[in-house]
Amino acid sequence: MTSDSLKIAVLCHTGAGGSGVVATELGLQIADAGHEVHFVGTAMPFRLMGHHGGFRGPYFHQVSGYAYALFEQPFPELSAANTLTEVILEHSIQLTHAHYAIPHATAANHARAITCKTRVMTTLHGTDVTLVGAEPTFKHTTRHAIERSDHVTAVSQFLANETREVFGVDRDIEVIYNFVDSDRFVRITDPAVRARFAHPDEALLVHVSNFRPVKRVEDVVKVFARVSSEIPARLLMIGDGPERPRAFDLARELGVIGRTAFLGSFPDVQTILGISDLFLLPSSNESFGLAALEAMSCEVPVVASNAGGIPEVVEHGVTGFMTDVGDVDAMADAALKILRSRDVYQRMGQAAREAAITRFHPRLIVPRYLEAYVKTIAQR
Ligand code: GMT
Repeated sequence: MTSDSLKIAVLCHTGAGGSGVVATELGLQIADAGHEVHFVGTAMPFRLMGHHGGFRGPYFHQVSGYAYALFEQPFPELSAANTLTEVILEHSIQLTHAHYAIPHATAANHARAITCKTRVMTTLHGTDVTLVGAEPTFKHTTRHAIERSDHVTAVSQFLANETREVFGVDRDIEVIYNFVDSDRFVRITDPAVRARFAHPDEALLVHVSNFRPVKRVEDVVKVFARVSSEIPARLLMIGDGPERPRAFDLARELGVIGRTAFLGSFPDVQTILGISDLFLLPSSNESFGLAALEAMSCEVPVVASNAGGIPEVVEHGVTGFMTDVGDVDAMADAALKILRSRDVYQRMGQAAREAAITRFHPRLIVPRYLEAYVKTIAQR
């Protein structure tokens, strides 16, 4: 580390969700660029395992929990603010990057008020604005956290616009797209790897999510049932969440359970994306769709709903197809159009990778965050 190196704390959700993945991938890139990065979370972030520690970091600080009989609920915002305060004071943190407004932007603003020592930059990821944050339970605190952050970014133009509309805030929100490491997310050409999941004549469809209602995972199964009634195919479902049992039951009901594998949640999704032929993302809303971008980097075309920020990532007719939310037949038609023609499949797969490299590469996106850090730290 040099005298110019920044001291950054990163506060994020630590499970398999996209916001924690972006926070971790970004923190690792920032640390690689020679800056001091301290992750703060209730557990080791999902994709940080194996990458933290050592003299040069990045470092991880666990938010301490406290249970007391009087408390009917835990206080995640208070415990996160408390641990963050310790990290800010101990390591002279110049800027706290809060990923996801709830409760992290609030906790970061709280720690800034206690220490008078750090700037707060908040990155909005999607459901913190479109779903949870808009709930009456959180609306005032989320608006306050967004208004009081020193700098705010959103992962798509859609999300920036939505934030202004939902919360009636009138402040600058910088749009910085998510990125994908195209050296890691690549096509895997070894036939032996693919042979573990599909026969050579079968198309391999894939879905990655946290299986929340917004992901419409039952549509994934319905689309697959149509596709596999017309061509030999298999479906890989990666992730876990409340809708998984319904998706499982539906796969059984539609007679495709033998060709569907529920693989659960794991960090190195590139090992599956790299052998897949088509990514399905039928969400009712999606601020960006990071999982789709990671698939694109692996030369996998995407069939998605035309919702939220997805059109900023997927180019209709070029890197995949978009249809109306819930239009399972149109999605199945689009999937078959890609999978039935080697030519269409290859053209779209290559265009998808090209888009990942030319529009969403870390070398384009990470400097934008670094510039925002420097400007925010210099603010008066
Ligand atoms: O998709 C989720 O429900 C998880 C959520 C999160 O914050 O962990 O993902 C959101 O953030 C991702 C990273 O920026 C985006 O790629 C996802 O589109 C966004 N999800 C939604 O808007 C539903």
